Amino acid sequence: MPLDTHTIAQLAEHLENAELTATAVAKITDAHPDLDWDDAYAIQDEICRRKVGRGARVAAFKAGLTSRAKMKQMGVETPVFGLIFDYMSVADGGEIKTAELIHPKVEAEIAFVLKQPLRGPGCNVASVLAATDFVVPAVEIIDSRYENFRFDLTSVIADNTSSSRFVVGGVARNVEGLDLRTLGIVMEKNGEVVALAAGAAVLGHPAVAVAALANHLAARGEAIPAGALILSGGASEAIPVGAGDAICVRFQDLGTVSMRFV
Ligand code: 0L1
Ligand code: MG
Repeated sequence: MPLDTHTIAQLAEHLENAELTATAVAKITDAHPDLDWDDAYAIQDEICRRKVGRGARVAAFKAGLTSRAKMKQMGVETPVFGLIFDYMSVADGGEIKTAELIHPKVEAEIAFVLKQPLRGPGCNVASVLAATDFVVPAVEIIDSRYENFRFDLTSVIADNTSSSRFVVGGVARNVEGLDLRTLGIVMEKNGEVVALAAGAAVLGHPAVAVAALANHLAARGEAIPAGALILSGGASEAIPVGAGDAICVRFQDLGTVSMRFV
């Protein structure tokens, strides 16, 4: 962990200001090439502390970069984890103001809600399904604070994994009787199909992403609490959106999630 606490606090302020003023900045590893994984999560933690200190509430946990399509799109090989806050929540069918964002993209995701805490290490698909109350369909709107979405893994972790907005819709379903691997997903932008996926695109089974999050938190002495909402990661590549775009994502067995960008 080569960064001192003062630099971590400075970088957290810099990246959070970029989010709150919708201003793109250079990736932080340009100035801090030695930034490591622990530094990156320390900066993310500091951003989260700043938000909670101002009264924001954690609304969801997220796993990102969990599909091969997404990893290929961003040129990375490893999932990342972040937090989503209450002010980022948008109602199903609602409007998202692009003036508040830099260069948003949308991702179709299967979200899990837990009925009991999930504590790693050693979590797997079975432990996640046993702890799951229900799944719901979701769309994450990501908005990297980095110019042209150009980043490396540590920069993106520090930037709270591009968390920006999210929409939950459709219907809540118990996982019994659902095959989350073969569950089909169709994303439409302005009525045109722009992405197709199945749940298995997320690490073979979206519950693997939730298990990976629990195991990641365990290494920090933390667990996913009961009642938590977890976005398991985009099943396809992320689709850029701008003012005037309407997105509708159809999830087999789970209904639709839609939003308009204004
Ligand atoms: O949720 C995600 O998969 C995004 C993680 C951060 C990478 C990006 O901004 O594309
Ligand atoms: Mg995502």
